[in-house]
Amino acid sequence: MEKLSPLQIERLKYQPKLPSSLAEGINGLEMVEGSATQSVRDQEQIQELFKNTYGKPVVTFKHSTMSKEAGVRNVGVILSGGQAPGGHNVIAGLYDALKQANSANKLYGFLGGPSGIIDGKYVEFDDKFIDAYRNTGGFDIIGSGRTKLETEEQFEKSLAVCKKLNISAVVIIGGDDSNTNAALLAEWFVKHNAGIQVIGCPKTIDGDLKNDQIEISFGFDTATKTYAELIGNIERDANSAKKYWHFVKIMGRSASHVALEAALQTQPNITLISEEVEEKKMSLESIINYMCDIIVKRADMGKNFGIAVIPEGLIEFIPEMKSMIANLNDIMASLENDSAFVNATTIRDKFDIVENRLEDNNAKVYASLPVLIKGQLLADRDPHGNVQVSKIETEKLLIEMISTRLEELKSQGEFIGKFNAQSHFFGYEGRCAFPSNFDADYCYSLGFNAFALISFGLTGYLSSVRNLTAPASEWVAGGIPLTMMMNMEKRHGEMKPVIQKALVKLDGPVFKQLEDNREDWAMNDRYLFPGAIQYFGPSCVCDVTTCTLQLERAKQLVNA
Ligand code: FBP
Repeated sequence: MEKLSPLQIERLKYQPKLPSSLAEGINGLEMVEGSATQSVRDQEQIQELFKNTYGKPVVTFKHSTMSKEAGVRNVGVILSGGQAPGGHNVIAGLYDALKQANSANKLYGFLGGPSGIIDGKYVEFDDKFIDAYRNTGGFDIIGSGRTKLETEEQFEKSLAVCKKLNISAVVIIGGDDSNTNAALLAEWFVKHNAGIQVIGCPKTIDGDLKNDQIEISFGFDTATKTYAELIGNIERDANSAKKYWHFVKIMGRSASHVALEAALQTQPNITLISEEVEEKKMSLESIINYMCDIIVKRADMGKNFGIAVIPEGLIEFIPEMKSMIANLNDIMASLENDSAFVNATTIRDKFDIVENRLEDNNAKVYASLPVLIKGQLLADRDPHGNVQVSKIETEKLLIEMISTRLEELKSQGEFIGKFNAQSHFFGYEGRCAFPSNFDADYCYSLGFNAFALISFGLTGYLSSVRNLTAPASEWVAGGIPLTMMMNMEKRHGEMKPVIQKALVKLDGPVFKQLEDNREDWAMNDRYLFPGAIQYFGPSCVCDVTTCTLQLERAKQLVNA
């Protein structure tokens, strides 16, 4: 038998909490419909592209005294995109609801992400299978992938696989791009009278799949707590040795929610927020000057150490970089089959080809970067056409540029200290942690609720569980039409319908919290040490949600 750690054994026994409407039983639900909805932008284009699924109402569930007979259904589930703690519990919740509705129901898991449904690679779940994964981190139950579901051929193959397995509903657990796939698939199935529903679940550690209806994506809670633990440990180390500046880049792709949350939990000396950099049109030089100013002032106080938190997507928000990367993305799409580029013998030859094609101002910016970063910017785009920011070592770029600037200041007698830097990148460390109690409950509820949406015949909906700062019994379960969150954006050089990403709002309460405190945190060491996620013990330690969720919900409640 497989050996399990003591925590694994104990977590397998944890019974996640459900909203009371769902806890009363899957066959005793009533659906309440709101009014018709619109997409967040580009309404005409989105309506044209989603003729069959556009404009549906937001729905919520409440307990009904009338219990209904449930027919037999087979459902397929896909884990899509990057790992996020709690994915296994979404599947467990879906499985439990499906079996509770009718024990003859079957749940199939498609292997390796969306490609599983196209290639017909799947497993059928049973109790033993599911029980081994309850409340565990990771997506290893069926694996994940980033295949973009968008072509007629992929849709036709998916339909054939579903027909073969008699599947009448598919649940896609993913982020904004994966749920865009879900919306496209839902529309295609309706258009072709396939009789297959598609339901999405809001997953991503990045926390950027949220809006007025979705309070937070799952995984954000656990991942940010994991990074905060690590940053807190580094703060203590820095404060003990007093000899290093630690530059910590934190995952989160474009949005800075993860870096911002980790900063509120740990109070480091410097926190960069990409959205602010863009809004204030801060050049790379001005960012370096801002950081050097703090380093120099701390050195004047005899503090040659500190912690700087850097969001993963920073580079894309620095205006001159953003323009260059957008230009570069289009060029990279056109160079995919260019034999001179593909067969270039040295990386420098590739740099030359790219520089010759970039517009003049962008070519200058590209040419000014260190070789390491130039090469990383040429790495393959992800299947959605995005630069893979996790592969660009912005933290090292900043260290290099800051060192150079401090040398200059030293030679002018304006820097009297020492600068020894350590770089870190926290990302993968947090994506497969055991889900916190919050994520364990939230994910289980999202999965259970996904089956409720299926049982009411809905398609093109995102599973939604709201009122998340209240006890789980008071959470509100329901569904949001995926088209409601969509707009048109440029991908791979073409305008495409996509779910709008939520970036950090600079006028929001979360950023404000940082803004109000960062000068103090820069000079006076107000480090906080959150420690490891606790699963057992006092509720004030085990069940607290993130600062982000608490601050945003408090504001929503005041405005309600
Ligand atoms: P999702 O948007 O798919 O949830 O991915 C989140 C993420 O962890 C980002 O924070 C990060 O930039 C990216 O995945 C890394 O991707 P990969 O796992 O392919 O290296």
